[in-house]
Amino acid sequence: MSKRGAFVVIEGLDRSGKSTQAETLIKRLQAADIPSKLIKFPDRSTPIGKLIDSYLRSETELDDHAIHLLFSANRWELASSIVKDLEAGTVIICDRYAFSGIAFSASKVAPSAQPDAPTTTPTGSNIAPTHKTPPPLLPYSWCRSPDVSLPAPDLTLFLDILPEVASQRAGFGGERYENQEHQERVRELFERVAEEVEAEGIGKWVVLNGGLELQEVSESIWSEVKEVVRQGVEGELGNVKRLWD
Ligand code: DGP
Ligand code: NA
Ligand code: NA
Repeated sequence: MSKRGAFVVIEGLDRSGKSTQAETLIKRLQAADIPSKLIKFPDRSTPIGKLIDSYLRSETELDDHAIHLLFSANRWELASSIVKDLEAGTVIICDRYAFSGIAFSASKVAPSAQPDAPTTTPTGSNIAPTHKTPPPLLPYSWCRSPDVSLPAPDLTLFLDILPEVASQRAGFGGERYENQEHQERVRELFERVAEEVEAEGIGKWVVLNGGLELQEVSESIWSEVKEVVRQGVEGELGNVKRLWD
């Protein structure tokens, strides 16, 4: 049984506090002399990442499919180095990953879509809308497929925050996707992703209350991370698994 570093992903809505918590966590690991590395997706420093950055800042328009594939390609750029680091015993803390990919892309709707418009049956009678959200632009399974076979995390920490709370936080609204309606759909999609992660046995998915005080959140993160780091050292995690295989 191989001993290796644990692969920990932190996910959440925009302004859920992920990046702050990821930085606190990496400092704590390093203070404990645990070899560890912080990575972040999108990685805006690569050529693909620069395109993504320009898209997120609304300086570039791109087809929804094309940008989704670029986000995925940006994860693939780092995939082999993630595996190499894990196998060398380094703990990887990853700020966003493929789960954001599904949640943010599959939650896109046509700009003209009317969220609560009543639908009319062929017989002419009005029926209540069956879905809270308008039809997606990109099918869920399509959004998932380019990330099939990426290294799978051992632990995903979902920092849960209500979209109305996120939208009150400083800086919200600066980039594409940062509007409350989109974030509400993203949060629903994350619930579906969590169910599938559970069903497919892709590591552990833990929902943490991101609305608590910073220190309380970091304590709850630490108690989960401590455990999975221990499992890595004891060889209980086995080889690095792959997403959705
Ligand atoms: P940040 O984590 O603040 O650097 O923001 C990155 C933004 O990009 C955030 O709104 C989530 C979004 N995002 C991350 N990955 C993907 C993806 O694969 N597809 C799409 N459409 N959006 C993504
Ligand atoms: Na953002
Ligand atoms: Na962030």
